Amino acid sequence: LEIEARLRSAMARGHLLLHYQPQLSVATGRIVGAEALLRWNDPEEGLISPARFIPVAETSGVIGPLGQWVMQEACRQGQAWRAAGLPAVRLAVNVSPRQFQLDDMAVCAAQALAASGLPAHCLELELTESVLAERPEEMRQVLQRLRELGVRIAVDDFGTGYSSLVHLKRFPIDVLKIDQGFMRDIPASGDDMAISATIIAMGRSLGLNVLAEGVETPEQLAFLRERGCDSYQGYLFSRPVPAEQFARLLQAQA
Ligand code: G
Ligand code: G
Ligand code: MN
Ligand code: NA
Repeated sequence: LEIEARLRSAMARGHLLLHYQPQLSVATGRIVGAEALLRWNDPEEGLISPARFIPVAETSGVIGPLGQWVMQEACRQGQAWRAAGLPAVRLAVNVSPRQFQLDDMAVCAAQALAASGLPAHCLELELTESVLAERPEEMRQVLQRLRELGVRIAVDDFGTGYSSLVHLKRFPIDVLKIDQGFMRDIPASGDDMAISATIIAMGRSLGLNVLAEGVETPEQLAFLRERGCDSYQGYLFSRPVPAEQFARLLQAQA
């Protein structure tokens, strides 16, 4: 079977699932969010990485229904945790450029929120810089409607894309996610420390939240604390984990 058809059938049979990576406050160490990361559990191949099938989904157009499913499932799970009395967390969902072209993200988000009952301020959409660069006027309008709904917007992989600082001024953005490539060689690399510190300082002066990705060591976390970074995610605290395991992490800090 061709991969596109397999992907559609995997969706229909419930072979797709989300893992969740905790996002923590640097200041308090508490879990403040969960990034939803898509997984394909194939009966024969086992877990297949999104790096392998998202590109196929994008070229084939399957990304439309797939992206809608991800948003609905993340909202459903977020609301289920709330209903179970667990501490409230924000759900961060990745949105690909192609998905943004195919569907109106404000409509998708409104539908997923209405269907699940999750409050809008608990949903965050992660976009890459390249999404913002394409058709900026249309993008600004969609982001404005998301903002009016109360949904938060994060720029993913910040600092690596085809980026322009003018985007930060033109678009209603709430969060900058410092790309994990900048964390990797901290504290060995003075350049990476300077770049990260600059992103944190810029985000703060623009009134944005800054989250560091790919935090793997206590030294990296100490650096972020010293620089006043708001939040972080990475293997230091946890890999992306299944929903049940994420619930146990939340429970442990209730
Ligand atoms: O979780 P992992 O490191 O395997 O993710 C690999 C890549 O797949 C990352 O770039 C991540 O942003 C992307 N990805 C994971 N889940 C989704 C999703 O639901 N939608 C889109 N568009 N990308 C995703
Ligand atoms: O493109 P995006 O930032 O959405 O991709 C997130 C990816 O980064 C996920 O595939 C996730 O598994 C991976 N990831 C999360 N934390 C770490 C980390 O601490 N180190 C490394 N190397 N990868 C990480
Ligand atoms: Mn992401
Ligand atoms: Na990222």
